[in-house]
Amino acid sequence: AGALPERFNFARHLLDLNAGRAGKTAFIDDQGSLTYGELAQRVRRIAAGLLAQGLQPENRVLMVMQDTVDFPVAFLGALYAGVVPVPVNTLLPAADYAYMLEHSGAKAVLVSMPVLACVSEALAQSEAQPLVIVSGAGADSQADTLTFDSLLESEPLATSADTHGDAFAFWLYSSGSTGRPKGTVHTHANLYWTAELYGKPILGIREDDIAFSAAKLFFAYGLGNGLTFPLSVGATVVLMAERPTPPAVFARLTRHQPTVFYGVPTLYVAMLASPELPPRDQVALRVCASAGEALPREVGERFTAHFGCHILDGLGSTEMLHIFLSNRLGEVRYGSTGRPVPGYEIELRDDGGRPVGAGEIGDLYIKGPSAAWLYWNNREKTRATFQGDWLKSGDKYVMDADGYYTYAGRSDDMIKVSGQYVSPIEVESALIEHPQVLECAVVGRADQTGLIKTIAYVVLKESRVDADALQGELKAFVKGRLTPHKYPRDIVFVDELPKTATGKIQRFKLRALETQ
Ligand code: 3SK
Repeated sequence: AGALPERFNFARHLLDLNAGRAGKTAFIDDQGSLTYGELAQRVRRIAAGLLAQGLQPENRVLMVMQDTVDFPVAFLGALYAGVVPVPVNTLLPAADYAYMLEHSGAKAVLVSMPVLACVSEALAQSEAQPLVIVSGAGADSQADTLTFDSLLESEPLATSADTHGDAFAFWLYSSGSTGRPKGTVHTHANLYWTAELYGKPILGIREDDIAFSAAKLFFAYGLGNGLTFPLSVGATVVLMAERPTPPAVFARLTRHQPTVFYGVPTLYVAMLASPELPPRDQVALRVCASAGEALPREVGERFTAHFGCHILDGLGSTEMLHIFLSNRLGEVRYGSTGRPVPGYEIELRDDGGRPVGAGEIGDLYIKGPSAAWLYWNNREKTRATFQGDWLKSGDKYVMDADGYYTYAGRSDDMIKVSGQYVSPIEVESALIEHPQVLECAVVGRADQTGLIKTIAYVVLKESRVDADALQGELKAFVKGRLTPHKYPRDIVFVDELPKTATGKIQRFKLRALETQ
């Protein structure tokens, strides 16, 4: 990877890089497709449109957008103008959007039509008064909003904002064990480094690839998979707005013949269990990636036996922007997360901060050029995570004598389910609002395939005989209050919870019960 010039704008970099591919398809979504030439035009038009609407460089713009061609146009358009895009999960409850609107101070919000009702509810709850710009069919029938298409009528912006490579370029929200999601601030250069260090050399993505990510673009994992990496080599991307169920994924694998596919372990398990799993000769897979949680060995082996293609299991984080520890083609060891990606350094440390030896479990620290700057307006959590050149990941790992790393759990109480963090405290706070619940504790439990699911231990105010009915009621209760993936998959009624002398719940004791 070459050195970067001091002034560097990642959107401009991608447009320059692909200037000779104007006629090649860059994106295919459920409605149509966009060539590289059209992409460049639209990026410059949206950049001009945002500025014409009064946005200024460094202003934030919240993006609550599904995976359609408008997403990359909006994200790159904002970067091109020096405006800071903040893509967020499209499945959040209105209260979370209200928080993010206020916390980010976004001057505008870009919304896909299917999520407009929820964002409108958030706006009604909040003091924030951003400009609302709506993308998708039906956007022109909304009162008090602008359409994405009307911004696309602007004259293309001739030159990009003259940003520094280290300038605040975009944010991603990352969840924590306590409190609110943290606004993780990334630079233009960080995007470049993820492609140079992981996308090109490890994944081996190249110009003739067709890439398809089940993980959405608003996740750090999806953003690299479906935008940064393919556009850094002039490849083609398949985008899908709907939920990544096995049938939806199979339809894209067979219809568009992607050569690079990115999933998460729960999806690979569901795909392999599906009666609709397509045979090997109906797909064109060359390489797959997995992240989000450790890929069980057996799942990798069964996938390769079926499709004849390897899954590269890796570990990344929102703070590092993408994968820094990974398996490589030709050297895959299922059950392990592989070895450090060259360009990143990894250390495992004990509780006193000293490096541990091979075979010993330690806290994972990473050093590398794609690390975020900070968490916006959160000095305490910034300091706890970004420690000089090193970043504390919050994961525990063990390295073997060959230098391969294997996951050993989280350092805190956070649970990773389907690649997304679940804070036990958030789920417990939702459960405790139920009139029958006295107290509760939430932990992770491995199911029969080795994947982690949330389980809630609940003490009731009064015992009930119809435990099954109450289980269902409590699950639905949480689903109605939080993002769907956070609801507990199992509920165990107990008489009391293990606690310290000062009354703190000892989740580690419940976790130990789970492994007995
Ligand atoms: O979950 C991961 O391992 C991951 C990978 C790439 C980017 C972001 C994340 C959280």
